[in-house]
Amino acid sequence: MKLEFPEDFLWGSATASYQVEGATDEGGRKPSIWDVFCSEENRVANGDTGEIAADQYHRYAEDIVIMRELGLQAYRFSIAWPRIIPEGVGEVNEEGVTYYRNLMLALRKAGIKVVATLYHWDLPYSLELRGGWRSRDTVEAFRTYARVCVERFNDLVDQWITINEPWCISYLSHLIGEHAPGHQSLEETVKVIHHINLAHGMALAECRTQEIRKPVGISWNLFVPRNATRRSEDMEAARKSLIRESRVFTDPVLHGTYPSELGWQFPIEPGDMDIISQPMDFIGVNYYQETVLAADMQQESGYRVVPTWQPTTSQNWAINQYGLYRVLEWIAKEAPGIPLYITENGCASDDVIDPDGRVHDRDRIEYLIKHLEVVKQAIEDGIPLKGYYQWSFIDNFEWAWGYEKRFGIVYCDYKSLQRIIKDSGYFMRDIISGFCEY
Ligand code: IFM
Repeated sequence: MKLEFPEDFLWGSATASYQVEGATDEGGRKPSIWDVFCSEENRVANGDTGEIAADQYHRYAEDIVIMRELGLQAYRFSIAWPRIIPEGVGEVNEEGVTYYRNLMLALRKAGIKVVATLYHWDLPYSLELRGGWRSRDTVEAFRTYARVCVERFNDLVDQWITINEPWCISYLSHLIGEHAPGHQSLEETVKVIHHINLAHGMALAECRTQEIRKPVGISWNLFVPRNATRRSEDMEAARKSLIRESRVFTDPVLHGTYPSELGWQFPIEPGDMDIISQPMDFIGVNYYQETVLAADMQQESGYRVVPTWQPTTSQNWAINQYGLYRVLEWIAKEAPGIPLYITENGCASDDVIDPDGRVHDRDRIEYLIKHLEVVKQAIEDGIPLKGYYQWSFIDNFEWAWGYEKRFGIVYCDYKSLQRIIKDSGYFMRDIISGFCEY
């Protein structure tokens, strides 16, 4: 088999600031909600923290050499708000600005496109003390932070991504409680959903103020769930979940309204929906696993996730590449004509360094092949897919899972911080160069 893609298809890899940078108390950075969450008991596996992570703050030059070796055309990373405005509001930290300008300059010099995410979860802790994303003040603070980023970096950025995975910032962090700040309240979640949607719109408006406009989008982790059986209640469960967990983000941004059947009181103020629904240049889709649902009236949501027969990754995430196709097909219909990028896709596996000094991560390659076959099919079927970012460039701090789960195509030895390109890295190199036979 040969996996071939259009010449102008963009190939990249992605990371996020707290997951790779380390240097949490260097360069004028102040704590984020994740620094504090990690210090609390039983929040993160093994008490791991992002203090050192993959140390990219000090080693980005070395990483860019590897990116070049693999032929990566774009690097998607996030800017840490606590490095730019350490207290969330107020003074701009010039050292932080310099750090990201240097990173961007080095990427450009290497011929790698700069794809910057404004928010990938590291909220300055001082804002959390004032209500975090539950408070509208944080949205205003985000608007100012976005303005600073756009003013300081727009000349070096190729694409902006406003927010990464609103679902995680709201549901996972404020309802399920698995991510910082670890709350479990539906009332809070409803507020956070609206504030995050609004923050996206405000950041987008800031990007539009520049004379040279760089493309702007958002990265959504959308769920287009499968019903466990054909019983009408299970079909209804899947429909409900689509509304509650995907449409609640996509409807306001794409159509300017919230799904009415939720019956939730979002803290909407006059003008909000216009800000949220300004046209975007592209949509980012993050996809890892599919969810299969059955009706369950014991749950507040009315449904629950049920086991599947699919093979799973080392995180027990069900591998079904057709789930990715369903997501792409659904969002392409919802947003006709808007270019799509897969801004994250990849898997955790139990990688080890073999006696030959290499990492033979065959299971990751198989995962990637399956998903790239679907990407190819989607393009052939006319879905306007323009690029693919594999998650992740390098092993990193996997949030509540700490360092137990490795997602990289580059192995990071967390003791020596040595990098080793995994077999999946060479696989991606061959895909990108247009020569991948298997
Ligand atoms: O590591 C995360 C990333 O930060 C956001 N998307 C999912 C990845 C894997 O869990």
